[in-house]
Amino acid sequence: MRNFTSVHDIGDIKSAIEKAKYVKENPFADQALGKNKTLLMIFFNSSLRTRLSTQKAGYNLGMNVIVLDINQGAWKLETERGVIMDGDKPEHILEAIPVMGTYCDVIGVRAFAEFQSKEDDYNELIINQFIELSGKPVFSMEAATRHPLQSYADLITIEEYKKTARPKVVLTWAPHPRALPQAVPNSFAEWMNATDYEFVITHPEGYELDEKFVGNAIVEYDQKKAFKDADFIYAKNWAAYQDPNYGKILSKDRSWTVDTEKMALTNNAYFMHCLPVRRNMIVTDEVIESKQSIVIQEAANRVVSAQAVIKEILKDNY
Ligand code: AN0
Ligand code: CP
Repeated sequence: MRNFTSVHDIGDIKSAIEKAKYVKENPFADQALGKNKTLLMIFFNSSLRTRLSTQKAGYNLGMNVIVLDINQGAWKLETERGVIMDGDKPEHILEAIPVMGTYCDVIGVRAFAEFQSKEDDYNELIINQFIELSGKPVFSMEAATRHPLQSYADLITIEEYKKTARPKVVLTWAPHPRALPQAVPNSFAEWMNATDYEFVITHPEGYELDEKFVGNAIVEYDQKKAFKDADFIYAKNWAAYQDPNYGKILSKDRSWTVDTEKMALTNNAYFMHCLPVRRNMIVTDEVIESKQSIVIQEAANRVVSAQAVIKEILKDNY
């Protein structure tokens, strides 16, 4: 594997699960791989889990780790080519990326959808420039359309908790006060479609995701129907994808909040969310604090997914 931006880069899903299991059981077995190798993590957006878990994964692999927050201490970067740079951005990404590449062996990038242009977001303008210009292997720490390290951790978590070979997994939209990208639901859908689970997506009308990600999933507009007999409930907010509402909030309807009454319709389902989560918007206190909530275990598995990915990159490129 050279770069990691989606499920398509990881190869066979069963062997990805086996590789993650090995990493989880033997966290320090591959320190020779990372010795004298530098991991550079570039953040265009805030993070708690990705920042800490990916850094820890690097250390577990024996790597040196550098973290840079663009927007906090670095020069503001221009990303559009051809502009006259007479504004507030002193440096262009076309110089900054090759420079960053000279300081490291592997680069992780977080660059959310900006909702300025659907085309730019869905063409993954930022992370693709890192792939083209850095000269180093690049992995996504949530790009404009996908969050594959999260989805890989979600898959590992479902594998650990599932009670049947083919669990019913439900991705549900839930309300949120600010417009959020589709990266997490897109990516989760893509990874679930790579398994043989029963996979259902539920959301209000107008929140249809790009069909490329929906794939073979069943889309059910009635949330309560969708929850029936579910083994896992995966909640997430996202802003509208479809034109002309791309990036807009169409509903803040709290009847979509995941609560105890709805969880009672499920097959004693586990509750999942990538975090950060807004309590009593996305999910009630009662559900997230219940013993069926596995959000902390899910977040812990972010070290495992990051380590499994960086290990493959090191093995295949150095
Ligand atoms: C981000 C999102 O929804 O994509 C990151 C989630 C991992 N969430 C927020 O900005 C609150
Ligand atoms: N789930 C996740 O990626 O969290 P952070 O935004 O805190 O990194």
